[in-house]
Amino acid sequence: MAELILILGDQLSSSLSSLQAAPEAEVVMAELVNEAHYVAHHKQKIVLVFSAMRHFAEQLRQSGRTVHYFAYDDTPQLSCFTDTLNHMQGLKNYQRLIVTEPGEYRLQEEFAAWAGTPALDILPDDRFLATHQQFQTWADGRKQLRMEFFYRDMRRQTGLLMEADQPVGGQWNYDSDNRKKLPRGHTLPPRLHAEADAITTQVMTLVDEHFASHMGNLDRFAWPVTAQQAEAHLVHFLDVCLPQFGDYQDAMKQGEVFLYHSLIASSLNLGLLDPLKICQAAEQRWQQGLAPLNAVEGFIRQIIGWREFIRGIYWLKMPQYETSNYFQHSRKLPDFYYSGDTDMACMKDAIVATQNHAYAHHIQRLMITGNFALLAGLAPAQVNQWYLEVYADAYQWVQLPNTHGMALFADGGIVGSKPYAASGAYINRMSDHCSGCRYDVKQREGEDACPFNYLYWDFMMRHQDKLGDNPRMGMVYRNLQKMDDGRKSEVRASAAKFLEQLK
Ligand code: FAD
Ligand code: DLZ
Ligand code: SF4
Repeated sequence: MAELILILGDQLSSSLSSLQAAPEAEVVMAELVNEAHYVAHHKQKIVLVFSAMRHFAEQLRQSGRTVHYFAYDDTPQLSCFTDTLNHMQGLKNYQRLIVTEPGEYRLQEEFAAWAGTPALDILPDDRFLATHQQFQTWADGRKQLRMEFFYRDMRRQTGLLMEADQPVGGQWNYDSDNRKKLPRGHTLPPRLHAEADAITTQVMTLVDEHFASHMGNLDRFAWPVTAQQAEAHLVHFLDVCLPQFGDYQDAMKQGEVFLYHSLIASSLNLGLLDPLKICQAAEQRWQQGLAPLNAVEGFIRQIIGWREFIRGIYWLKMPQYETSNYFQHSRKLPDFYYSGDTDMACMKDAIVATQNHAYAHHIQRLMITGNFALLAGLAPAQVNQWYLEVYADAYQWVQLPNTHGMALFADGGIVGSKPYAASGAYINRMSDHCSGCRYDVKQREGEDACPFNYLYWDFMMRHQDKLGDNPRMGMVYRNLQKMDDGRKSEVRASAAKFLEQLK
């Protein structure tokens, strides 16, 4: 029986359910116009996906598979997955068409609408620890969905950092130990750089030619494009960075892009690494006394806790999720999110990192660019699109709940119990950005004051009706109550003036 497996660009795992289900089947992979253009992806993201796809196709061929591969600049140029299946059916009459379920809702819709013959056999994506059904069951009947409780179930399920049914060390979560600022003069470790081979170099030429207007540059491209490279990067992280990962997880430093972060999300989301194996390797470092518990627990929580929880929320709440807009924010995304042309040193640093590496670490995404978008009242749809475009690890299933929910609170409190809103004081505490900034973090209002300061209080005043009775915001609103009317007017005037000049 002639069988065909369609493999999507983020399904580059040899253990993929479709490959396992049909060991003799032919494979089709395609660099598609729609996938490359549904948002204006960062140049490095396109190079990463196309190069990793080409390497994976090569690997499958070497293992004996027949692979039909359509490059972006081939003829015919294929537009979408349906187009690809139709094209293949025109060449040969396959009796079985197989695909592992896609990671994005829009593609689930596209596959559900497949009306050709034979029917499309859509298999579960078992590269995650929790199935859709499992998350649904966990969520059923709960008033609030909180990552911490889901995470504990994942710890029990995987047995990671467990002693019988109790967490090792007696605590589930060591987050409070993970908030150190980087000491002055601290030397950060070197990072691995995956050299561009002939395939990657060829894709870079293609991207320079066809995607010249997209954000970013390719000079510093260093993302792993094969499972082997991803593994080498992971081992480097575990050996060199993991011991300090916990302490400096929330730290920021001017000009330092990676700090102690793992840089594995791009590989993990493409399927080049396996989440459980990563966590087991980290746990082993703790067992061998090579990394402290706060670091290893913090790292494992990100993967079996946050990553799985975020995916669960996406599939539980889509498609309504992305249309919610709790605060009714509508301001246009300022141009400087692309150009980096702003006097705010913290924002500039995060955006320049994004241009150069298609990367910014979590605290920059959440507490700098995300926090600004929240306080300035930027339109969630535009902010979501920006995050989906600019990061090498961005796919809607993981980007949307993080941006729309965690950073913007546009979901009204599904992902988080309160908005991650912060004034300049937080940024000053966790970074060295403010000492080199044109704005003064100590000033609260006026021309030279840090915009995060007055935008913070303006935000709290504008949304008192929605946030005032949130028990986790009690302290904030008690402080607001103590503010005299004169200062409130100054806050409003400073915010209005600043927001007016945003382009
Ligand atoms: P590390 O800091 O080393 O963390 C280890 C791993 O944990 C990550 O690789 C990732 O797989 C996982 N992880 C950590 N936090 C999260 C989280 N909140 N959600 C899901 N996984 C998590 N992550 C993406 O993979 N793709 C995105 O498009 C994305 N968009 C984001 C947008 C916003 C506004 C925010 C606040 C966060 C976003 N994240 C996203 C989560 C997180 O910021 C990135 O996973 C992380 O910065 C990637 O860098 P790293 O691999 O060095 O991660
Ligand atoms: C992100 C991406 C890009 C840029 N291009 C392609 C492509 O040409 N062909 C493909 O199969 N996949 C691509 N992808 C990844 C898909 O968009 C991804 O599979 C979905 O976003 C589902 O998560
Ligand atoms: Fe950012 Fe304000 Fe500090 Fe400038 S002063 S770096 S705008 S927090």
